Amino acid sequence: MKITVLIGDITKLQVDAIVNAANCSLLGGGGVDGAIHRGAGPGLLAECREIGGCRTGEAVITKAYCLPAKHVVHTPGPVWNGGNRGEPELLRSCYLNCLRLAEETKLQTIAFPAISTGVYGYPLLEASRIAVETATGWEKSFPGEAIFVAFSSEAENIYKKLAEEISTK
Ligand code: AR6
Repeated sequence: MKITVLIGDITKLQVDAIVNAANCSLLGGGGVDGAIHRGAGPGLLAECREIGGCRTGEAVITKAYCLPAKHVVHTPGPVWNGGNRGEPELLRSCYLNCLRLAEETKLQTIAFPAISTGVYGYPLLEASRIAVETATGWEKSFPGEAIFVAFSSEAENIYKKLAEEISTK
């Protein structure tokens, strides 16, 4: 699998799927979730309402409505509580379940925001390491491309460093 790092707004990407750092209700919120719902329009909220929710660490897929992407994969990340409440395993499970859905749906490109690193408070470096390691570990069975979308130059630098470090291991 190819791993790419981009800086910018994930809602602008014309890819097979963008990932939403959602909450368990799937009914929208702030941050990237708010931006995705604003860009997609009311059809997305209606489809999410129909699904009825999603547990932390799991993932569901919907259409992307008015967004340039084809699908949205929604995954509620863990709230950071110091790191000893299963946060790393849950965050890893978010990435794995998104990649699994991408593979099942035969998507070629999936773009991830830094799940849990905003409102949910997960430290950026630790979260990015889990993201890049999980995607790298998935490499064998998923022939597509995982794009990590940084929303700050700090996040971009972290992702680029990790991607290089992990690929040369
Ligand atoms: N494109 C790419 N990345 C973004 C964008 C964007 N348009 N907007 C924000 N980010 P957050 P969480 C980055 O708070 O921590 C919502 O209310 C942001 O800089 O969106 O998983 C949900 O409904 C940060 O690095 O998600 C939940 O209740 C990352 O996306 C809760 O927030 C994630 O920040 C989820 O919190």
